[in-house]
Amino acid sequence: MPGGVDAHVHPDEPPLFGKGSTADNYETGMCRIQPSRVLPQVFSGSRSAICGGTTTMVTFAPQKKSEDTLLDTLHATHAKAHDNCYIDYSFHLIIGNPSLNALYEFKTLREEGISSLKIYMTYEALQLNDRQILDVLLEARKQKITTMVHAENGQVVDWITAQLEKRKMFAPKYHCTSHPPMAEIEATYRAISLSEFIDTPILIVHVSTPAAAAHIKQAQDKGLPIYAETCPQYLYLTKKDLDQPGFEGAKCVCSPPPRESEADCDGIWDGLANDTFTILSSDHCPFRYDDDVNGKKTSISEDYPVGHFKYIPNGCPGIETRLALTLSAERLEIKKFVQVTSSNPAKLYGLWPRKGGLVEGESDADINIWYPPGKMQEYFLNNKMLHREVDYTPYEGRKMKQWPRYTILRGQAVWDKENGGLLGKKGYGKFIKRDASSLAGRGIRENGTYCCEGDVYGNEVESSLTVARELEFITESDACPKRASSLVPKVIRAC
Ligand code: DUC
Ligand code: ZN
Ligand code: ZN
Repeated sequence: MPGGVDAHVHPDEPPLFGKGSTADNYETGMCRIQPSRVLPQVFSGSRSAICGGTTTMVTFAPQKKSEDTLLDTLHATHAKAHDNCYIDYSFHLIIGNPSLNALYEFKTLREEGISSLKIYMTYEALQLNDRQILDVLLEARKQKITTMVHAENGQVVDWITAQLEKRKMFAPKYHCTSHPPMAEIEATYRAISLSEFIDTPILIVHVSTPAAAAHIKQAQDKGLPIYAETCPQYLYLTKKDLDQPGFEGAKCVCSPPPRESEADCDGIWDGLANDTFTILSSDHCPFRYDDDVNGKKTSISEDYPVGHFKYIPNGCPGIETRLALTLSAERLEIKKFVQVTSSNPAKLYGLWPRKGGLVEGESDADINIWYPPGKMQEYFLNNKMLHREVDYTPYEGRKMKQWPRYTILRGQAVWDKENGGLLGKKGYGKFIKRDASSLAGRGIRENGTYCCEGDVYGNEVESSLTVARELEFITESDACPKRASSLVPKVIRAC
C-alpha cells in the first residue's frame, strides 16, 4: 500500500489549547520544552510517524493573535523542521489574526507551496468571529486555498465551563460536559453555511459527533464542497475514558472530546464507510502526562488537586498508531483504508500523485508492506513499543492484529520491523511544496451560474450566488474551469 499521509499533526507547538506545549518535536534532539529535565535523544514526532508507516505529514505553523504576519510564522516553522525530519512534510498555516496584512500574504503562501489554512471557532487564543471567518474564506477562495475549520462554538463552551466552576466540578470528565455535541453541531452547520455563502470549499476537522456528520452529509448531498476528517480517538474512545479515578482521565482530554457511548463511535465508523469522511488523520497533539511544566499535569495546583479540566492541555498522541489501529479493527475495506489514510489526504492537500499513490512514473516510492491478514501474531499495544516523547498512549492494552512489516520512503527502506526497526535517518525527510488543493470547489460558468445548477442546488444556493456576484468576487477566472480536482463532489463529476 502507499505510505500513510497524516494531514493533522501538532509537533512542537506553544500553548494554544489550554496550558502546556506539545512534546514531540520535529527532530530527535533534546525536548526543547523541558529545560529542567533532559530527555534522551531518541524520540520525535517524525521518527514516531515512520515507525508506524506514515511517510508524509502535514503539521501546523501557528500564527498567534498578537502577530500580523504569516510569513514569519511559516519561516520559523521551516527552521524547526529543516534537517530534522525522518519523513516528508508540509505545513498548514493556523490563522490566529486575519489582519489585512495576513490576508494579503495568502498569495505568497501559495507561491511558497502552502495551499491550506486552519481556523478555529473556539479557544480564546485562536477563536475567530464570523466576520473574520468570512474574510479568510473569501481570500482563500481567491487563492484556491483550502480552509480547515475547528468547528466548536467557543462561547457555548465558555458558558458551560463557568456553570461547572460555580458548582466546583473540576475533574477531567467535565471536559466532556463543557464541550457538548450541540457546540460542535451548531458550529459545523454555521461553518457549512459560511462556506456555502462564499462558495468555497472547507474541510471540517476532527468530527466527533454523528449528528455533525449528518449535517456534513446533507451538504455533500446538495453538491456543496464540504469535506470532513475524523480521527482514531472518535472511533475508539468514549466519555468513560475520561471518567477515571484521580487525574487519569486527563490522558484522553482532547477537543472535541470523545463522546457518550460506543453508538457514537459506530456512527463515526459509518461515516467512514459512506464517504462522509474524506480523511482519517491522527490529530497527534502530544502532551506528556506526568509533566507539570508543559504537560497534562500543569492543570494540577493547590487549588485544584485533581486538576481543573479547563486547564488540561487538549490533545492526544496518535501519529504512530493511526494506521495499525485502524487496520487491526478490520472494519474498513482495504481500498477505503488506503483512501482515507493516504490517497485522499494527498489529493485534498495538493500532494497527489506524488504522495498517497503508487502511480508509475509519478508517485514517489513511498510504500508500506503489511503482514498478510492473519499472519501477524496478535499482541497488546503498549506505550513502550512506541518511538516518541510522550509517556502514554490512550490505546494502552488494545488488542492489535497489524503493524507495518516494512516502510519505504522515496525508494529507501526506513522501517524493518523484524530487522532493526528504524532504518531511516534524521534529515532525509524533505519539505514538499504543495499545489492548489484538489478541493478547488464547484465549477462556475462565466455568467456566474453553477455548471451543475438545478434541482440539486435549489434556490438557497442561487441566492448566495447573487450576493457573491454583487460583491464581485466571482471573476472570469472562476468560469467553469473543469477544475483539476480528482475529488470533486459527486454531482460535479456527472456534468
Ligand atoms: N484542535 C486540534 O486540532 N488539535 C488539538 C487541539 C484542538 O482543539
Ligand atoms: Zn482543532
Ligand atoms: Zn489538531
